[in-house]
Amino acid sequence: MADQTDNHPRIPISADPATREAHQHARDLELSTAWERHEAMQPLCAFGDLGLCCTICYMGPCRIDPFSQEDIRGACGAGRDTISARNFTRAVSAGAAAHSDHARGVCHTLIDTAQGKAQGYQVSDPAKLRRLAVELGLKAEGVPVNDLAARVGQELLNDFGRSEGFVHFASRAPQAQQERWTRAASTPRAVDREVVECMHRTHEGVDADYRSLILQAARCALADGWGGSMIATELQDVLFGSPRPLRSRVNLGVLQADTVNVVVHGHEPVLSEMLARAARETEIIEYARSRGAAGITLAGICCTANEILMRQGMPVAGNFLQQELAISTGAVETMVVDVQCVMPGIAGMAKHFHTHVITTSEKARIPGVSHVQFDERKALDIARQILRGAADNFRRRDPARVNIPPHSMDLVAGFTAENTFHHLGGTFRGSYRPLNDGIMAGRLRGVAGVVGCNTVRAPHDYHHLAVVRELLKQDVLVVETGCAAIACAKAGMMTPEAAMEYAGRGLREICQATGLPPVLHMGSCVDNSRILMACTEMVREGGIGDDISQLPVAAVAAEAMSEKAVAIGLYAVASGITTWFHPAPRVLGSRAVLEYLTGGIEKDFGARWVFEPDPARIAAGIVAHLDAKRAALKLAPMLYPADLAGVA
Ligand code: MSK
Repeated sequence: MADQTDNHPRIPISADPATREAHQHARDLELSTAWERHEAMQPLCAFGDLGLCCTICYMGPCRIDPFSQEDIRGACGAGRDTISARNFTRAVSAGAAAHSDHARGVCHTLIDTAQGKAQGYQVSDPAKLRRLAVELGLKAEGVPVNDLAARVGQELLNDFGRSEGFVHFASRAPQAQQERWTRAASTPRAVDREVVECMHRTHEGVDADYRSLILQAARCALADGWGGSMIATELQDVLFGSPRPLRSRVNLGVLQADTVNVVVHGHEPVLSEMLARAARETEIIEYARSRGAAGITLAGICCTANEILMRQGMPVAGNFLQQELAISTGAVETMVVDVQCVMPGIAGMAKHFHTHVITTSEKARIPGVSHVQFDERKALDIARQILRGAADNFRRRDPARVNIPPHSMDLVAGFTAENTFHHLGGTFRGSYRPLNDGIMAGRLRGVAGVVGCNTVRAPHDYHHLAVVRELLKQDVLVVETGCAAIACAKAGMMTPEAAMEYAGRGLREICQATGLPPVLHMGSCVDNSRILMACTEMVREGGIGDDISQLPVAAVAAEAMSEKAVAIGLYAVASGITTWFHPAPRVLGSRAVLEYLTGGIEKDFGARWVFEPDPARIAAGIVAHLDAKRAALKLAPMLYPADLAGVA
């Protein structure tokens, strides 16, 4: 079993009609996208896919025959278990590094804002800043907001390189989970240290023990989840405001035929927040009108989209696999990209249209693409400059080549660990008690986090939707982030009305009573930290377990693509959340590593991975898992039997 690509002859490339239509349009124009390039790559390298190709030293590359019964060794003597675990550890460290470097930038922006060096930024949630200061042990009372912001920013910046102790937010985890980490020597120390140690241990001739390597990978992943990602989420809330539920629209149809269309893509909200602000300025709108457009539409792709959706209500043009298709509409004047999940392929696609692609991060350039260096000291000026340039480019658009798929959908986004479950108790009863009570009474089976990317190795959006539809029927409340969230939003699952169509009876009753959608959008990939905090609050509220691993909760990334997804999967497991993941990380070539990740790891962290390609079996597995957790807690049977739980 080498190739994990799902071949479904009857399932089209995407569950999303806008994507199917835009992709067909691109094919009609003989333009190639990720799907065509993936096809041209067949057959994929089985050694690489199974994690059995070692490129770590220059005696190789060495490859282990997956079908051989012999104990084959590479030139240095490393066998399949060592090679596979080293590859896995390096993937986790790359993912953790990406999230955490993003967080480091946010720390610097907060400090610069506090020192008056960042143009256009301010502390937008001073109450959250003060709560954080108290949590970090800083004196908050009577300290001016900007002074406090500088101290909080610096204190959390220290989490990247501290020489003693542990990352601050690891102490937020339930005590029982922290004790597991201590026993497994996996409590995250400094974020940078864990990444460096992964790279050191996986260097030729260092750590050859697969379990030892994976425990270090777990420590690094936890430094991401409870360190880098959590720092990014918290400080972005402080800077740009904590999200509140709001309405917006999603899918390629948010692009307008008569406006200047600017698409932001990547992950960091520091520039896109300024673009969102500038796009509302009268002077900029008038400038666009002076160039013949009706106005400016600012929309997002991937997690930059989720960031400005959550706080600004900006529309979302699509998720990961729609980035090239957005350009192929012929209606995008400028695509502004920062870091992560930005395919170099967009440069090739843009050559066929009038679209300007602009890189903005000093860490990420694309050959042949213009670069406008983002500088927070001139952030608002740069944002205005980009928007004026897009307006100037509007005149180069060829209306005859514009082909925007007429599909967009309403959604409600903006849920957080602080606000989401408080809605379950209504305005006057803001606590996790109603959520826990709903689970204890059997109205809700549990909660599932459905997260992660798209991949050309599975029909686009299909797995996310198939899993979520079944979970909702089974009275499972779904919380989402990343491209999975965009997938479900496009399918109309993120409106309060969706409960009537998709939810089982128990979940529907709760949605009707509270006005919540059955699928809650909790933000970008770094905002998976919000899901960790929601689980922590469920434990703290009491009645459904003393540890995250006892809660009736699960996670799934059914269309995983990036190394960040592997890091997220591992920190979810190491935090006590059993996680379904497809395609599997590159460990299938080692029985020992596979058995540890899907079994033995549960002794260390209270949870495990499940590598399952079939969405129906993923959903069934999650339901069985939640029922097993409920039985262990001796909770009441589900209020509505399974045959009545389905959609009426
Ligand atoms: S953007 S990491 S494709 S979720 Fe966060 Fe989407 Fe995955 Fe990138």
